[in-house]
Amino acid sequence: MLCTLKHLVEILLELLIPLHQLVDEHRTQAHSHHMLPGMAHVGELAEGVGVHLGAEAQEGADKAMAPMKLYGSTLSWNVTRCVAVLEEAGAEYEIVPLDFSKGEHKAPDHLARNPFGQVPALQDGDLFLWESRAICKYVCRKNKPELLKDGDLKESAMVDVWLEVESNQYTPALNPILFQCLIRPMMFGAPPDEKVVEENLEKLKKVLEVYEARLTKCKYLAGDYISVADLSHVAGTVCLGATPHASVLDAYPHVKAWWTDLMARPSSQKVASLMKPPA
Ligand SMILES: N[C@@H](CCC(=O)N[C@@H](CS)C(=O)NCC(=O)O)C(=O)O
Repeated sequence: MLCTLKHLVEILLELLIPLHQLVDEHRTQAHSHHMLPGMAHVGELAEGVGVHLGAEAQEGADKAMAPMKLYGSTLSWNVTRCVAVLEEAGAEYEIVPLDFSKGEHKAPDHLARNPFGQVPALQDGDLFLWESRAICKYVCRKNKPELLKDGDLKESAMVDVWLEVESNQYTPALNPILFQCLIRPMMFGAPPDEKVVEENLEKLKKVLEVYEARLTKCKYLAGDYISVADLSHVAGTVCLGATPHASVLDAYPHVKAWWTDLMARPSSQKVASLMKPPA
């Protein structure tokens, strides 16, 4: 029996990919931030069956087991966009904050992760990704593909449409409001430029009219199923709630119901708790 197990572990370590798959299967039920209960470190597993791992094999095995690293401050809604998806997908990850005031995002080791010197960046073993929505899609494919509806041509197309809408319609109207109402006072001690806020509130309302019409037809943006498109709105909309303009959603009952439903999810609650600025 020992011999058979030893052989099995050797084969797994040679192939590493099947090992990834084993880990991934477990990860779908994982609790975030922690190694899975009962999931042995590969070294321990090997020791248990009398296998000594070479340094290279051990390094490979460690990489396969290591949680993903998300680089960036959780005060950034581009970073917490990824947190919403990592949480929803039950992924193993840790957050590595970077200090903008020390220029850590422009330091060579971060430029190696994201050549544009921005956050977020995601590290998964030897893979480095940037652009928050690309990171979100990777995490879904790895840990919870149903959030992309990848197996269905039409449903996945609708997920893509609404992720693009978030990126190209919703967030461009929202960002200047968040910048004026939250970032400017916090970082520069200056009051919001109300003209910029008003202009962008008007843009946001036009976008919300389209959302209202869509959400009268289905429960979530892409259809009657939650997807990465909905989750991609969480971080920015949590921030909208911290501005004096949170009530802009009230004029759109279906949008409001969608948002209330989204905010009830543990993944959104996690984002909200991470984004609370220190008192
Ligand atoms: N399109 C990028 C935007 C990333 C971005 O703008 N990140 C900001 C923080 S929220 C940043 O790193 N700014 C610093 C800089 O541009 O130097 C994404 O979605 O990840």
